[in-house]
Amino acid sequence: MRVLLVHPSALMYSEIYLRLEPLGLERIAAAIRSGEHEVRLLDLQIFRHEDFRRELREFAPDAVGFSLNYLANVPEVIDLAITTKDVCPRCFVFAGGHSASFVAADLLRHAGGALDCVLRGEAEASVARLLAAAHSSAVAGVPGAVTLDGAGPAPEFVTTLDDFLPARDLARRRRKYFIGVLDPCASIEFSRGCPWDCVFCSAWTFYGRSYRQVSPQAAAEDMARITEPNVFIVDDVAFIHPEHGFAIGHEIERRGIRKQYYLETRCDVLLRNREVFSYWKRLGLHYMFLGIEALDAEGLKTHRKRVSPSASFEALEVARALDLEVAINIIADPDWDEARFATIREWATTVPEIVHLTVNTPYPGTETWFTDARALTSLDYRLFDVQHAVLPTRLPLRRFYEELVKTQEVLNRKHLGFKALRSVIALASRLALRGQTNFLRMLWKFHSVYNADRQFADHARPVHYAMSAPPAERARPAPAELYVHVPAAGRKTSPGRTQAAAS
Ligand code: B12
Ligand code: SF4
Repeated sequence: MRVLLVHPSALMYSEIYLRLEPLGLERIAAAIRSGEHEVRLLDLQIFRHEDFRRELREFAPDAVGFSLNYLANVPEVIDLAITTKDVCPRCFVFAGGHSASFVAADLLRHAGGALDCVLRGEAEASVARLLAAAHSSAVAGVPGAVTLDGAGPAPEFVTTLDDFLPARDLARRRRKYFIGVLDPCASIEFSRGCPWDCVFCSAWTFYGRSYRQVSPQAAAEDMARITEPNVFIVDDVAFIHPEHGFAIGHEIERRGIRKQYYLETRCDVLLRNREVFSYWKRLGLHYMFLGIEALDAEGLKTHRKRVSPSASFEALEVARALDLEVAINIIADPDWDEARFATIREWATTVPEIVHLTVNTPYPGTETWFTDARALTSLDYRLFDVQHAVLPTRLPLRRFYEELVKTQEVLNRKHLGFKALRSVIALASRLALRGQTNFLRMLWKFHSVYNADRQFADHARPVHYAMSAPPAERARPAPAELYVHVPAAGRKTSPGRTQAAAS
């Protein structure tokens, strides 16, 4: 079978700072390639829709699979599925990924037959079975499969994360992947899942609050295959278990691998396991993202972050002492007024960290989807990108965007303004001389992307596909009702490690 795997376009807002390889699709490609299939991968973060149409005509795939981690990409993927059936009517069209798993029935409804199946959950264990069953009634028996006829058995975990190391060779024009100054940059996964349960997040609901690890040997082998000098470690919370971080580091050292790293973790994990972060600093860790989310105890409690403000500030001190470049995220609530934005601006300009603002957005698959008592103001998937307000704003909507953009501008100027630019210009020039211009382009893009008029106008676009509203009755569901993967109680989810609950 000829199989084409497709990643949708980048959302403009993230493209400013980064563009990352489609690791999920590369792992699926590895699982498919272990059979008889010929696989190609097309990343529309880099290529255009006309390249996709050309690929359909020239490669003439028997199956096309779309990655849908992000809700905001839903309309694009539905339209691409329809195009696929127009150009290749006999093609088997399927989709999967985080968001697809939470809104599978809606996707099939929107596509009106153009999408044959949504495969929920992680796909390494089931994708080859799905392709073997394509076009037959056996599709209904594949774990995780949902069709217009209903849902099949529950999704299954892959036996071990050590299998199916990403087929990185399939990602074309890899030099386009970068994050900030880490240009070019590859991605790697050391662990999967998160044992915490923040109310706004779907990382834990997708994996049923399980946490599994790649073995240190497989992680080092995967790292050894990476040709880029920089690596984004995509784990939701890096180095929850310090011994795992040390073991991977030792394997990497043993193989003489030297890279620069970016990772994301929690403040309490950094505080508890500072030695492993210090060790990774020696290995090349340069940048770290800390999900602080709120500066006050009440806000942290609302998000069920299970961290105190003092721990967050202490973690920043630790990161500074380690001389790491730190980016942090704060969640802006649509209920914020001018004073609240001003407080954040004031605080953010006094700290050395890069501060990002995202807008509080209830996503299908999160607890707030069921509990936030405020009615959604839009069911347009494209607005669910954490840069738009889909809950009622206290300020008039336009005013809210003005405050948001003004705050983002202040935060941005701190790092990308002319004064700050002087210190990065030498680096940007060095990269440009090597033909790497992603970082340089990023420096100039801000105003074309963050723009209050544009963000406000996005709400007036015609909506061709509207998602189903959350249930009218607002109640906290039992955690297992939120799960895509429901791990058996006490089941071993990685060698020698049972799934951990962190509360
Ligand atoms: C790395 C990452 C990013 C990268 C993007 C990398 C990329 N090009 O895909 C960056 C930093 C750009 C990013 C940005 C954002 N992200 Co993000 N991101 C992640 C993260 C941490 C890891 C993704 C990853 O690579 N995982 C490892 C690979 C192996 O797994 P995977 O991609 O999930 O693939 C598996 C399955 O999903 C499935 N699958 C995937 N694709 C397909 C396709 C088919 C056909 C099939 C059958 C199956 C399938 O099988 C794969 C193998 O098991 C996830 C959280 C997580 N733990 O997964 C959040 C996550 C996906 N992001 C999220 C969000 C909200 C965002 C943002 C909107 C905001 C933000 N937090 O910054 C932006 C906007 C994204 C955009 N499109 O511009 C949410 C998604 C919520 C939602 N339902 O839409 C997640 C789940 C995090 C969360 N806290 O809830 N993100
Ligand atoms: S700790 Fe991070 S990944 Fe885990 S549930 Fe909270 S926000 Fe999501």
